[in-house]
Amino acid sequence: MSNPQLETETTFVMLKPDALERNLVGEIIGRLERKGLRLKKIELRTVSKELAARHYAEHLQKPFYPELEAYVTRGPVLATIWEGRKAIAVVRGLLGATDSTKAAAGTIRGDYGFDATENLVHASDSPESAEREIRNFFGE
Ligand code: FUP
Repeated sequence: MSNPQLETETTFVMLKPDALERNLVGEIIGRLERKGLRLKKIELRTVSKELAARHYAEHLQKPFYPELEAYVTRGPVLATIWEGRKAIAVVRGLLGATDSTKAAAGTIRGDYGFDATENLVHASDSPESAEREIRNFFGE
């Protein structure tokens, strides 16, 4: 049988400016809590252009980067750390597909998102990304 303790992961989740503008903070955080994930840290932050470039380093050269940069820097975000069983895959499942127009109903993006760029939430896709993103945002 699997050992839940061995499967406990830490993940970084960022509620992006549209989530705050649309008053969806409680809804999004509530879904993660109700799933059984535990909130470890939460901070209201403004993302500078430097932090955006570090966070989205893999996309810097992509044609959509200027739009992505303008989006994540336009207003406050909530930087959060969560812990739980298989937290990385579980949170990605709750979010749904990156492109909100393709995200299944019942997921956060499927229920509230309209757009490929403005997709409400970011969540780490691997333990290595989680570590790097937590370092970027919290210096830990
Ligand atoms: P995700 O891992 O779900 O955050 O998605 P990606 O790393 O592939 O993309 C990061 C962000 O870039 C997305 F949240 C939205 C944005 N993006 C676009 O704006 N256009 C694209 O074609 C792909 C991604």
